[in-house]
Amino acid sequence: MTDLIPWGLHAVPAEQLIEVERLGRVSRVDRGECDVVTADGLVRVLSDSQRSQDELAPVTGDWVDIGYEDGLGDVVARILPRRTSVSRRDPAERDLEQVLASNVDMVGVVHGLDRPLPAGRLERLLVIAANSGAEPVVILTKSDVAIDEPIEATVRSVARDSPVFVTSLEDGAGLDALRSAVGSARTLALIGASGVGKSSLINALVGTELLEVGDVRASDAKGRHTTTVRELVMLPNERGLVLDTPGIRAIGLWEAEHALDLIFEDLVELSGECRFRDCTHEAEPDCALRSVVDSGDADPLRVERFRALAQELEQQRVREEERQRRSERDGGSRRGRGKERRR
Ligand SMILES: Nc1nc2c(ncn2[C@@H]2O[C@H](COP(=O)(O)OP(=O)(O)O)[C@@H](O)[C@H]2O)c(=O)[nH]1
Ligand SMILES: [Mg+2]
Ligand SMILES: [Zn+2]
Repeated sequence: MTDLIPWGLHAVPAEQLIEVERLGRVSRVDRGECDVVTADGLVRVLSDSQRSQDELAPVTGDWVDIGYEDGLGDVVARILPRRTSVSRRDPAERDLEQVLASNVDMVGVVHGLDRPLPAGRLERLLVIAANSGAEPVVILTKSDVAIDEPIEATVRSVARDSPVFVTSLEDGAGLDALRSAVGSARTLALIGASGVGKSSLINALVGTELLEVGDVRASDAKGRHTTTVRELVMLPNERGLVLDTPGIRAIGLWEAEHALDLIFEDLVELSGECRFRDCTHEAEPDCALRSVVDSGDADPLRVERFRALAQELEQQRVREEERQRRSERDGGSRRGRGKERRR
């Protein structure tokens, strides 16, 4: 018998479990199949992506009810409501959400100190982390090979109140702090570019070689794309769970207006003082953002990044509204209604 409590079961509301027959948590997703941790151990289950593209496409971290179908075997019958979900805009399709992981308690934005960190990239990743509903943290890896750039200063200015962990696998620095921050039955998901050290960090936290680690080509410091599946693993002594995601290059935001407020709180507040409520901060008179830039009281680049992100989200919202209107007019076909989810 596997005890599901250390796998985070306590966080699932009891009423959601009433009609569940075979409960489990998805620990790895492949094409059309996934691994599910159940009370009877690890089970390989069909996720039947063909028949039910949207609702039944599980992601790592999902709690699911496993059903049985003649001729097919074990299948994901239902995905329980996601308490938190890490998602971005699907890089392949402009108006679809792509969920990367679910039911996590903490999202670690990982960056390697061996490479420069554009503030805009960090901001986007932090917005994705904060938007998940979980606690955002920043993890700076490879401190043993840090380049001579004030990356930590950038991080502290962008990440504001989020905890920052600095790690090195060379001497194990930061690992204990990170382990205790995760805590038992809680899940930490790692997001970040390929090659920043996510898989190696998980291996080090767990203390065994579970995940494949990519070689870094010296020429461009980009890791090979070795992580093709998302995996949820338990830390030793049931001291929490860590979830790996494949390196993300494209970081489109998805319905993240609220999270934008968290990362750019000061600018959001300030834009309330613009003369027009729908100020785009470009050419309108009495724009509070332009005025702090003009007076030298704000970093013009940061204000510009905020403006661009806010505009991107606004355009997405308008397109989404249009799509909903269209689908209501067309009789509300199933596919067109609400936001679609896809793996
Ligand atoms: N020097 C050093 N190299 C590291 C450290 N952590 C990871 N690496 C290396 O960074 C490369 C990419 O690591 P990997 O875990 O595959 O990155 P991922 O793509 O984010 O999963 C590998 O060659 C690792 O050995 C560290 O703390 N110090
Ligand atoms: Mg990896
Ligand atoms: Zn304005």
